[in-house]
Amino acid sequence: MLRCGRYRLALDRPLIMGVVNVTPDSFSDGGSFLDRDAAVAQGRRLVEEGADLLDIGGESTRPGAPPVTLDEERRRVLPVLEALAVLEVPLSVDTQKPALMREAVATGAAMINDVNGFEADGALEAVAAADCAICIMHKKGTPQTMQQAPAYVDALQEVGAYLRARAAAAQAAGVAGERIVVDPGFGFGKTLQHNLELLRGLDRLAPGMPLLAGLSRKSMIGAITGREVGGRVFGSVAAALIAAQQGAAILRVHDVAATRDALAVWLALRQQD
Ligand code: HH2
Repeated sequence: MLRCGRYRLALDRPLIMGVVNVTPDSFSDGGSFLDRDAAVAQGRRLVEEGADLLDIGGESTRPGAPPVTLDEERRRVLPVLEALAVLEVPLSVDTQKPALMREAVATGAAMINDVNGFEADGALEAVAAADCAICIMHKKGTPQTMQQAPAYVDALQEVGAYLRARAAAAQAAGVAGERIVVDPGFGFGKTLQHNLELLRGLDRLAPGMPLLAGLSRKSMIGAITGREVGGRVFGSVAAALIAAQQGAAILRVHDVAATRDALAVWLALRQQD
């Protein structure tokens, strides 16, 4: 069971988290009504397609992406969070900024998803007193530098140790264990080989803790299939299904309908066993 704001998620089947990016159209900075309306429409569509949760993000974490100021990220995320609250699914906010974490929780976010593992000063304190779930993700380096020759002695061991240490730090700061999800951070300071090692060993990464896997449309899918971002749906669905079979509790995806169908086939088979 995962405590996630006012929701209690059973985790008896993998949940689908739909990605909602509040990103700029070419004429704005991401805070315009147009950008917000597009993000809200996207969130609604993903829930209709069967998303169990939504992850709302106002700062791109792609390799090389420029950072966004707190004010700008706030203007992008909070109105979308407010507008999507009527959907009655847990809403996650993808942010590294403690100030926005606090505001997001106060605005009704049921989960805070931090690709920085709540390492910023005040990040764990920002979520400790709330009842939101937290997703602790591993990354090596910063989005600006992380893909410059990342190296590990043993990726599975190193990432697992980091996630256990950060989960322990979160608990020491007052976050109950039943609120914590961990994530190996596919593509964040990892080569294709590291990503494959982590996917292969996902079930051994952090035994006893719910895992979130974000593989959707990532460059590892591009490297394997030879396809640009727009053509990575089938590869992404295959990766999500493998992550589910490896015990992932939450799948962070852009293509909810396709992922949902693939999971339904696997779940039907599993129920026969
Ligand atoms: N990946 C991205 C952003 N946030 N959060 C978690 N917990 N796990 C991830 O793997 C993860 C994440 C990066 O996705 P990207 O393809 O850069 O962009 P988008 O936000 O469209 O998914």
